[in-house]
Amino acid sequence: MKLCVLAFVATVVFSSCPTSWSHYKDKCFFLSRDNETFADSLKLCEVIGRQYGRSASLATVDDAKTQQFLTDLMIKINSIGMYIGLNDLVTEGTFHWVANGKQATYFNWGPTQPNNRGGNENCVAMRVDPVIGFNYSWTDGPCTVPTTYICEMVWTHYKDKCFFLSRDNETFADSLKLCEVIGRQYGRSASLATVDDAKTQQFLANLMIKINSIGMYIGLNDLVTEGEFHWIANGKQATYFNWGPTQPNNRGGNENCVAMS
Ligand SMILES: [Ca+2]
Ligand SMILES: [Ca+2]
Ligand SMILES: [Ca+2]
Repeated sequence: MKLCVLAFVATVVFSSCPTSWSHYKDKCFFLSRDNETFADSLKLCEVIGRQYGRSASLATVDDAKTQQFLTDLMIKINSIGMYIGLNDLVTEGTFHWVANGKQATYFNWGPTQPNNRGGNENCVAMRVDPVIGFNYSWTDGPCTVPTTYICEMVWTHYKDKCFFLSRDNETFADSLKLCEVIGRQYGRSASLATVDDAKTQQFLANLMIKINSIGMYIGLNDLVTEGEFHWIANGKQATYFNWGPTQPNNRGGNENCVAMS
């Protein structure tokens, strides 16, 4: 069994972004050098995020300040166009953000956009072409045109969470992967659960009792350095523990994943 955590309210605690990512508010942004279709761009953002044990997506640009931040980033990198996480693939003319599933209310369209030319323009890019009036403004275009893309990754510590206790049994690695997949179904970032205080421990113990669970993986491991336990969801070294008798004992030199039982 595994325990996923679905985080949905961000607090303002954060550490600095990984190398080659730029920090703005509670997110880190990464502008690609490669050109990809819209679908592949989204997939690659997710893959890149997973390398940091986090959920990443194509960027959400939902206010003028974020637009300005990304404009500055494009100028710095000399980019002339990049996919953002906006599309009207589901309903023509209704644009949604891929990272949170929300309908867009802020736009920065270029001249005559969106025009859905040929009835086939459903993916949005920021574009530079001063001759025809595009100054880091938006255009809808065909989703199959390879373009650079901008990823965003939430880089905060979450306080309020939803928990989901699985009925299936999986390895630790598969449990983590499945939590991520389940979260994505809700357009959110999910991971194996962090249990960093006695109250969360008590809440989860009650949940196990209710569901008659006798053991479940939580998001704690010492896979990187033996004896040093880190939480997967935020990368932090653990300070709160609720070890059972004689644990952790690293039996056989091969015990690196933590479960409640
Ligand atoms: Ca369209
Ligand atoms: Ca267009
Ligand atoms: Ca160990």
